[in-house]
Amino acid sequence: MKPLSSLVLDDASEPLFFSDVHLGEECPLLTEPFLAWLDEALASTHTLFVLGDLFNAWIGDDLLKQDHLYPETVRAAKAVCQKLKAFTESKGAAYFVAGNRDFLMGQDFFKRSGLQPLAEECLLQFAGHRWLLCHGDHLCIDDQAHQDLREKLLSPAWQAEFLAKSLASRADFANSLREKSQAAKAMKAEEIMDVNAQECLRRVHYHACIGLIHGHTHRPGNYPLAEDTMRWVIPDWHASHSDTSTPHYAGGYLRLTRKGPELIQVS
Ligand SMILES: [Mn+2]
Repeated sequence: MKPLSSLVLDDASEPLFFSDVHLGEECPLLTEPFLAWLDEALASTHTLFVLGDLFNAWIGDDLLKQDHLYPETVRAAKAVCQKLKAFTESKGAAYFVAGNRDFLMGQDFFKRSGLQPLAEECLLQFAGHRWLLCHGDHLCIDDQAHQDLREKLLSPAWQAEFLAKSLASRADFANSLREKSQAAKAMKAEEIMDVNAQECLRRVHYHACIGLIHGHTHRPGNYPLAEDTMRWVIPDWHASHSDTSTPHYAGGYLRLTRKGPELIQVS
């Protein structure tokens, strides 16, 4: 399935966007509350956009054919696929923009989930306006180390070589990459890990859009880029143990209505 770089939705659709759930071994507490939310979300819309980092690490679709590596990721992925497949076969469409964690999601996953892949930057025409959709990490141009790594990991040659390795050695690589990334993050200034506002505006103007919708930065909110041009950041999801037996979790989503975007927090 070739990624789409533009989409037109009818005014009645009120699409729903989420991103940065980071499902998997690092936060198993989040899986159940997220799946419960997903049921509600799918009941409330006909058009769903996943703007990347649904999983904390996705090292290839062949993960789904085994259950000893990344068992929580696999369990969550199977449940997500089942829900999305039922949704896309009965009432709606679901789209996926790759994040910097799950860029190796492939044709098998798309087939199992009914998700349609979108290009790195996708233009959405809705209610008389054009929106630019993306995960967001390609706009963090002040973080040169991240951009260099990104260029390497997104190259078809690197991906073909990586996917030819055993799942176990891919898992080792992903673990060491995550450790390195966490160590590097601790050393970086906060602003460096955010999107570059001039770059955002440049991309929005280039595509003649009214605004930008993205995730990745874990800084939910709406930020003006220029007069009448807004950048909307979708909330990330996280969970932790609380004093009671029920884990505390928080996340959120964005709904695009005819009046414009709305950010909704859930917990
Ligand atoms: Mn990300």
